[in-house]
Amino acid sequence: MFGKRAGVLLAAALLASVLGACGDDDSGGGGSSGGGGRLVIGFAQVGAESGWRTANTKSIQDSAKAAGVELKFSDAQGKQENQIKAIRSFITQRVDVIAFSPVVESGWDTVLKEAKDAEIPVILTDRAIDSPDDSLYETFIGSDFVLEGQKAGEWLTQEYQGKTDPVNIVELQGTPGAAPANDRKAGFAEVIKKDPKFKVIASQTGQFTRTDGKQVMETFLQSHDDIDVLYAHNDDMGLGAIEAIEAAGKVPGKDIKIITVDAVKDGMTALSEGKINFIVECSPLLGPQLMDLAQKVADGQSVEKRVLTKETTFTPEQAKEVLPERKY
Ligand code: GZL
Repeated sequence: MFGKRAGVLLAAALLASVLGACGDDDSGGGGSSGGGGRLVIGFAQVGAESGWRTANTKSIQDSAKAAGVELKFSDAQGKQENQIKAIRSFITQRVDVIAFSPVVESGWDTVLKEAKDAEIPVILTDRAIDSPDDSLYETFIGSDFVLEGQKAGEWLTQEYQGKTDPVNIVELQGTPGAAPANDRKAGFAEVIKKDPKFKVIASQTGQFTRTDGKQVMETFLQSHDDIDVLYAHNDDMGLGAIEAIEAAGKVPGKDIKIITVDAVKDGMTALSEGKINFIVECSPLLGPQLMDLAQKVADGQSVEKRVLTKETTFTPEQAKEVLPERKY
């Protein structure tokens, strides 16, 4: 029934479809669309410096699994050069979308221009970059860190309402150059400068880690015997500082009031025990929204340039109520 000509046409059609499929991997635009057309995301994570970061990684990995996304994940151990290397590797592998949490705000233009030239869309998660060229990324999903610092300052203003004695504050800053460190410091300073009784007598990085938070707090305690308040840019540094405060024979939450940011489980536990007085929440659960945004971006849909994460604040009483159902 089939003439010779039909057989040749059929073979040609089969060959074309096979070559066409291979050609997708090398096409200029878009990515490799992993096995069976699955979305392929290359994610360059900051590291594993805090409870927040661990929860953030889990949210992204669990959400990728649930969404059937092929996730190529790299941990930069806190080094920008490792994140840049990872992004270049994702470009070589021709992933569909690159997402990352910039460990610091600056130094990204060159590598993001390479991603743009390769026509691979980029999504910023968690932390922003300070590049003036916002065509280098499709969207930024994360918190408003200045607002978080302002919320911390507003609580302190309320706490010392009507008091006139000087209030000596020490500050544990996050990673130098990181958006949350810069902005939480700026937001807090903007609020407390309205009242001259507030004085930051020492401010130093604790690198967002418990270990460094404890060590720096020890030096603060050695050089100042009149500390009234600690403002730590994340729970982990606050928890390390609590160890130093207790070792110095002082009562955290009473002798030294403590404000932190994040609201991870260990921080909320210390809050419920009164060792921390106030926590500003910063949600690490960015995974589901990231997967949704990445699919839209890969499909060429336009997405909003800025996706703000919803978050609140907690007092000790509120921590006791919500702790049982906290996911992280
Ligand atoms: C905030 C995030 C910060 C957390 C820290 O979005 O980048 O980095 O506050 C984490 O706990 O290390």
